[in-house]
Amino acid sequence: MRRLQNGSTGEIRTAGGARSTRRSCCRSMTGLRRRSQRGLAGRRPARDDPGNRRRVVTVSLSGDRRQEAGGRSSRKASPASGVFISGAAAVAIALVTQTPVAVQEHQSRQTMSVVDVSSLRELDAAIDRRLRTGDLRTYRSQENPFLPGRRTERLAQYHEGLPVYGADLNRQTDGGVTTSVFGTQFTGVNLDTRPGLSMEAARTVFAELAGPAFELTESPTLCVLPTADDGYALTYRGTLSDMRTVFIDAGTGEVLFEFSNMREQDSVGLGTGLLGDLKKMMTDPAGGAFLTRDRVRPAELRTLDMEFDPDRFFDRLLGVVSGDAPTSDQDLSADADNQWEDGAVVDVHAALGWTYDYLFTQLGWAGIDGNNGAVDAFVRPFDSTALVEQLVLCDAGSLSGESCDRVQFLVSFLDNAMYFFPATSGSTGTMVFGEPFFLTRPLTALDIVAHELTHGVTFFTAGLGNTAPPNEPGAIDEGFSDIIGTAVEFYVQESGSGPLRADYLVGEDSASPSRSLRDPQEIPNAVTGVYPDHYDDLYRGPRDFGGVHINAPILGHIYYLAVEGGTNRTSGLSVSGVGAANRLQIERIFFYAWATLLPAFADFPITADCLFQAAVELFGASSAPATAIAQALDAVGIPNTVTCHDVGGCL
Ligand SMILES: [Ca+2]
Ligand SMILES: [Ca+2]
Ligand SMILES: [Ca+2]
Ligand SMILES: [Zn+2]
Repeated sequence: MRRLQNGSTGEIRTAGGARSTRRSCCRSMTGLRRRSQRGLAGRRPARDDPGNRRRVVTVSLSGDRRQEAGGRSSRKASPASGVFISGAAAVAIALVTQTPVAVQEHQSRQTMSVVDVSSLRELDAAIDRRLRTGDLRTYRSQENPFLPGRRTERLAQYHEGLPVYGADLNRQTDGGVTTSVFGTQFTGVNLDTRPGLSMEAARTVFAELAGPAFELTESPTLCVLPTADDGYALTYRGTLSDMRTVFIDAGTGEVLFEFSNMREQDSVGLGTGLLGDLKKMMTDPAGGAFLTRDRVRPAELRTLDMEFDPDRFFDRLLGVVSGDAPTSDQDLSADADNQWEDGAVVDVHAALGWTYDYLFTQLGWAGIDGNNGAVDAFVRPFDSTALVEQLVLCDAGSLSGESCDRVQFLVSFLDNAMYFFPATSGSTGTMVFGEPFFLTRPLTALDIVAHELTHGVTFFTAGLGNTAPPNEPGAIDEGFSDIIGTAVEFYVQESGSGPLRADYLVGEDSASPSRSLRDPQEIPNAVTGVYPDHYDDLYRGPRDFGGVHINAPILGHIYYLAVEGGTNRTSGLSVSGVGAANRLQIERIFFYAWATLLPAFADFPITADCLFQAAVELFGASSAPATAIAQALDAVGIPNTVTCHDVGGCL
């Protein structure tokens, strides 16, 4: 494996063990110690965006997160419950509930990157044994889209028939012979699996958590959750129609952990004005009009126009995400003469097509799910001014109940773009491009649309899950979306600066750039000052759902350095890039890692190993792309903290 100075001698260290002690002279993060952050769980960061320094008007956060006597969260569907206008830059304060969960920093969590032949033989036998006993179960098996004969088998860990959250192994085989295993697992799970709370009682708890406007979307399931005292808790896991997945203690009903099933763009800033560019629209003539449904490409790409009707949007979104009411022609945008005037409709529909083309022609991936499943994107969900007026009424108490729950949910879509994981099999998830309120235009730039669609690609490949802060899998997910968003921009546009030119900024054609892959520190944010460009500066706090956007540029900077070359500001280490003409080599390395190697709870160290292994398998260990990746990984300082490299003792 890469970087043999650590972990190559056969010792097993736990996740919280030895770490890199090198510290840069210009650390932007102080006073945050790894251990002190344990047990903090982030909440949905609907308004917890790291770039809000740029904003002159902001939404205050005053959601009630206090725990009731029974320990149950009384949190509303959305944390935003008030609006105020401020002449100066104001900082939204994230409200966090302490929850006793430790998905990533648990002392009994083992991480592994095993490619050594003799270790693999032993590991393989152990995996097969555990597959027979049901300790491991295969939940997905995919052909390697790049190298014929190779397969990727994704395995989940079980304890007495119950899934263990945060554990995920990825075994790759070549002609039936195992070539690598990457993943995470938990040892010493010893738990009475009989719940104190009946299924019916659990349903009641989830219904209460959902509130009147929302509901439990499927039956709760029992599962094992790693806890901050390095033990395990028996929990019910439930998914609510407000897109939250919540874990409650199966004995007390207390909320132990939750995350949102949405991935946001989280971009804020001042708008740059309408670009007014014309784009070709691939549309479908029907009933005397033209609809925003692309039937030229193998996957149906559907832009769903809610025409600023919030009730319609609310009902259709929940219907589509739950699988109860799939989209129909009535949801599509229609235009009588096929000359499209609405910028958001045009932007999104064209960008879906370009992203499809990039994924298919450059990476060999068919659509969002790899199988040409339909791709759905909502635009024009509501009138933002009217929505904010309603929010003010709710905040003042003039409006209350279910309608305010709806309003608070819908506010999440202001000035944002997001992707929702599919809640049912057969769905490919849903994108939403919200309306601007503080911004001057919706977030529909090409790199943003590609970013959101790529969250779906990640769902159907690596399937990165969520951890309590630091949420490294979430940051790696966001970072990959930034990378593919940028790659699509370079695929469609000429490189350069200014509107409609390809660059390494994120979202710059919709608003002030929210992140930079070229130089992460060039973009300020209200939480860490500037975005980190080095793993030593990884943000470990609760904001931004454990730093999913804050830490994303660490990954994006690897891509930039491996393509263009250059020097990491923090480490001072230089990288010889493959050159812009060869950018596709690096993009394929990333995608190959996602499609075939990366496990669902990968942290940065596992991801680093997967990226290097991807480079080796695609191009060879001494190739220029492999060298560029290795140098870029070193430049951003990802330490070798993987606990099992070349030992069979992992299982
Ligand atoms: Ca028209
Ligand atoms: Ca650009
Ligand atoms: Ca860009
Ligand atoms: Zn995102």
